[in-house]
Amino acid sequence: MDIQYFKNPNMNVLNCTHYDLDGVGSHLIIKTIFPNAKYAKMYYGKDNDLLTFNTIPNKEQYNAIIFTDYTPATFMDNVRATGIPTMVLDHHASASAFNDPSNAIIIDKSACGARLTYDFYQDVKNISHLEELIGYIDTFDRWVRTDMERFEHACKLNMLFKEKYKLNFDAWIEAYKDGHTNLTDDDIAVLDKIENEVNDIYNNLQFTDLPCGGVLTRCDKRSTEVGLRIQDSKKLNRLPLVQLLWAVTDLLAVVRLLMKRLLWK
Ligand SMILES: [Mn+2]
Repeated sequence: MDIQYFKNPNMNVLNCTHYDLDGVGSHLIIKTIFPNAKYAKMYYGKDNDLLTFNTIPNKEQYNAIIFTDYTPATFMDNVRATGIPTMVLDHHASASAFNDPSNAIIIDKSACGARLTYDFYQDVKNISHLEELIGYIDTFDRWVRTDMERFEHACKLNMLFKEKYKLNFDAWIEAYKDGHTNLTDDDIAVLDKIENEVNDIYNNLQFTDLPCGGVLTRCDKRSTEVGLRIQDSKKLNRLPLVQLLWAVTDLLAVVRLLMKRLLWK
């Protein structure tokens, strides 16, 4: 399969893409190249991706299926059985074994899915207005923390996708098709509200010292942001090892704690 086939902008494209910011960023590129492209959201770790794929109506209308930021590792045969030319642009380490450029399956860990999609299509149409935005998505998705100011801005863009656009692909793409990366007044208001919420949770955390030198705490909401706050806090840096556990139930916390302690022995 000549991979150049997938650069024909007149094709009718089905884009199966990861459900997160990187996945929607990938779809923004696809949608810019193929304005009539349809998408299906793929969720790693859940069994329903094959079901989602199988229930996409009228697949025979498509000239190409393009997977972005996602590899149909468990149902590649089902995809091939459609007979529709298929390309994969992904960077997940778990999919490395599938890398097969001669069959249009590109697994490249050096860039996020949206960046791989951008790089692949940048010679088809001028999409340079999206480059900066895709760069921030790459910073967030690959957790590049060399420039903290940049990383924090990338986190804000991710937070807006989740909280302001509620993971809605169409709404996010409509808002970001111009490639802007600055924050609007409304964005700032949304982010301020969340920061206040995280501050409240963080300031009320209960820490229990663990014999291993870490701490145990519990957080049922905004655990990612609270976890980052704990990692960055000077208060806990003096501990030799910070072990953060969050749990829906106390029982789960205890089970995880026991597992960690067993693994350390
Ligand atoms: Mn990704």
